[in-house]
Amino acid sequence: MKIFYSEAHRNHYPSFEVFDGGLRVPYLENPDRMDRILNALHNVDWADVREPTDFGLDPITAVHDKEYVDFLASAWTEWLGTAAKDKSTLIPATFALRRHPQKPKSLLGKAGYYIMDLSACIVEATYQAALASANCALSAAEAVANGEHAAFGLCRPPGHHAGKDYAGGYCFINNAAVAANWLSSKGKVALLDIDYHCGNGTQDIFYDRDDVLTISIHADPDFEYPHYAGFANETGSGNGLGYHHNFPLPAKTEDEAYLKTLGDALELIRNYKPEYLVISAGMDIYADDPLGTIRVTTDGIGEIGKRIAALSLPTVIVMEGGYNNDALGRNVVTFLENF
Ligand code: SP5
Ligand code: ZN
Repeated sequence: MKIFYSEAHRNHYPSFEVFDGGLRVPYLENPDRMDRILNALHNVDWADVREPTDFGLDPITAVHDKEYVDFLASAWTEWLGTAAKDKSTLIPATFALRRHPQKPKSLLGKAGYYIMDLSACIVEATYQAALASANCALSAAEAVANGEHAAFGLCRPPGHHAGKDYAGGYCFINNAAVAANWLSSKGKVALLDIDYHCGNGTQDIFYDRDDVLTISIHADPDFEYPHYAGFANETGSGNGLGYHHNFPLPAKTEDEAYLKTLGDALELIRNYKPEYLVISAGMDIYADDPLGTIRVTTDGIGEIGKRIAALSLPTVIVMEGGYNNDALGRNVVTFLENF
């Protein structure tokens, strides 16, 4: 399997993030995650790890607002030019409520306008890391468009919380959405998000479109991040009505119940008859994930991969979350080996 990976993520390593209730903790979405996955991939004989191709900004601004991408590009330099006392990490101190906010010009104003939480921390390497991550997903999409049965974008930072004009949840550019949109010019696409968290950014990007079916299986936003999206009654709008599906799950969901829900999602995909499939592959559904409350085992993750692979669709797999670093390599390999 072709696997696209870039070292550009390595220095995107903010010194902290802010958890629920204001707890300042070490950044959980860390570079070690990639090393664990790469180590596991080096122990199998089917992994062909390559550098991504640079696709430029066009496929990115095809799904993200240009002004938002400009913000990502200049935020760090602007941050260094401010009078802030501690410049180790840029996080906003205010948030633009969705009540017709005016577009701000100041850096801190823009941070509040374009960032939805305190875990999409920006440091010097963030923008280049986010671009390289999108290129990994695009390169995997290109490989599949050129005839590979499946390819893997080993993306860091992840992407599925990033919407048209905002970053959040460790995500800056929505890698899976960029890849799915790029593929959509070649045929109908279905995007299935199995990360523990609702793919709110992906939902946002494709909400009014019928040429990309989007489905997310995740912890119920009634109790889990991202709190404001991911409910079952969100089914798309306009042309996209009926082309988005959320499957919110309760805490402590185990393999059997998860696989039953997956079956419902796969049935929707079969009925849609797409030419391509994109998977937002988060491993934070794993039973011992520090952010998760769902209890899918490594065997369960293997079974999920097997059932998705049984669709026999050309498939682009995109790395999202997964924070139990000790189990991450094993879980990713167990998922991928089905393809
Ligand atoms: C890509 C991805 O998986 N992003 C997840 C971002 C979640 N950030 C919110 C963290 C909420 C922390 N809750 C702490 C509970 C610890 N038991
Ligand atoms: Zn997640």
